[in-house]
Amino acid sequence: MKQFVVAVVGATGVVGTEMIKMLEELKFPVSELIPLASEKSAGKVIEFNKKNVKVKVLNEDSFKGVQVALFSAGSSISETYAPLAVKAGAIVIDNTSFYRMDKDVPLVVPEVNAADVKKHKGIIANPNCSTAQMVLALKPLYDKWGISRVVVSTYQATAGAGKEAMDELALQTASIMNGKGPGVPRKFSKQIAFNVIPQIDTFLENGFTKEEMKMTNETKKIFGDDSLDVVATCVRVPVFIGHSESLNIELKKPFKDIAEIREALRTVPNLVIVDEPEKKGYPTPIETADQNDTYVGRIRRDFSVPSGVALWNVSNNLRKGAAFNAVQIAWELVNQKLI
Ligand code: NAP
Ligand code: 12T
Repeated sequence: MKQFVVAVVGATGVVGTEMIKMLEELKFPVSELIPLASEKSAGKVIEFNKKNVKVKVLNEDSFKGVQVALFSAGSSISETYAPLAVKAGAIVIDNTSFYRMDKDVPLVVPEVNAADVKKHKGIIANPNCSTAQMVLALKPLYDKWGISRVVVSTYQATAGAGKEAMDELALQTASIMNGKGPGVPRKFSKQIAFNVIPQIDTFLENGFTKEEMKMTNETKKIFGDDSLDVVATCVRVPVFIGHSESLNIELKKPFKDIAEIREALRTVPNLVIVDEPEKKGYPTPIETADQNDTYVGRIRRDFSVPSGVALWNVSNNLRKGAAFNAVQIAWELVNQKLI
């Protein structure tokens, strides 16, 4: 089998670390791995397929001979370096928000729109973590009944905001427990330990946050349907890894019973139903540690509208929300013979 030179930009971050793990776990055919980061991490050693690989400093010449470049070092790095990687002949799979809504860049969740990968002009975007796990559950309902509207509230882990954000939750918790108080918040707008914060990313003129509008706009793009409306409230909770979502989905056509909805959800790859509430059968973020699958539970009829479904959706935001989806896209390039 053909093998590829793969660069990971942001290799030492929480997402980049998972990307390298995913390349290994999903057996992506890598002939050479090039981990890239800032000066701070130069020379750091990473283990990949039982070999030690040294982290290199990202620069303009980093992409010579690279065929696939996975980016996860923030929007401004992608803005500057993704075009350079493409110029050097690489296909970029970008995990930042920078190119997601660009009309020349496909935005892909393989279980939903794998065919869009072939429209790429060098860059393919990975959706926002909250969007990715949600669209997995929407897909079979959209196909069978149509969806007119989704109301979603998220409960997002600190890992979504990077390593320093996770450290803030840990250190603040310890400091409070040791009677020293929370200290001054740095990565978050307010205390995150023992609290919840109804703000992720910055506020827009319409009163929503950027994170909330990403869920609206990215979902329309992934389904290729501007009439599919999502209205979101995104909330940060004191969880390290794993985002949860409460979804209220309004279907266009009536469904018979919840068994029919369950049957449809069961057809989605990498989506698992855990729904025996009486026996503690519902997913929680802790249980998504090291999992690539997304979980749904608490599936019930939303009696407040004519054809509504309410459900609970949980996923490891570093996997389906980032690294797993990115390496799935890389595999699509191979399987669709685009590389
Ligand atoms: P993180 O843990 O803070 O890691 C940041 C990574 O970027 C580190 O490897 C860091 O290298 C590298 N980096 C920072 N500045 C750099 C520079 N000037 N040159 C080269 N490398 C640089 O953050 P993370 O959570 O992994 O997230 C990284 C990005 O991924 C975010 O900014 C976001 O855009 C995106 N993201 C997307 C999703 C999603 O929803 N799909 C989820 C989470 C994150 P050093 O260790 O050397 O500093
Ligand atoms: N602000 O990739 O803070 O659009 O949890 C992902 C996660 C942006 C993104 C977060 C964010 C993104 C967060």
